[in-house]
Amino acid sequence: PASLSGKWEMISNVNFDNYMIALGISASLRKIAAKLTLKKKIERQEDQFIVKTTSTFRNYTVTFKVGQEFNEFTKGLDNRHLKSLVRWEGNKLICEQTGEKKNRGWAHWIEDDKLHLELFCEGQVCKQVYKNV
Ligand code: RET
Repeated sequence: PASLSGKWEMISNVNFDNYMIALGISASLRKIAAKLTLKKKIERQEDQFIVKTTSTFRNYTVTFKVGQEFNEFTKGLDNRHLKSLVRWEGNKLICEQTGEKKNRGWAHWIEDDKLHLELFCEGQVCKQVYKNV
């Protein structure tokens, strides 16, 4: 589908460890997180998105409206408070996460029926690809 909505399962994950290091995540948590096959469930109602990242170990849910800044608490990740803002840039859904860490954010888009996700933090880029399930 040419839509972000639906259920997705990770098929590749490049540079996740360096992204987590940039976030200041402990070695013990990184070791666990590196082994996870992440799943995403994305629900969309017009401008509102609910993005659920799930795994056998820990889940993370974020809810936002495109174009509306919101307070994000990265519970279970690096446990920071951020001001986040999501916008469309062409077919890419882009989030800027303002807080202690510089150049932090992510981009989601569909390419060849796959969900692509780039996670940015302080010069590190983690690239994940998900297949539709
Ligand atoms: C897990 C496990 C514990 C350690 C880390 C995690 C990373 C989660 C991430 C979630 C990104 C969510 C996004 C949602 C967009 O709407 C899996 C919770 C570091 C990176 C980009």
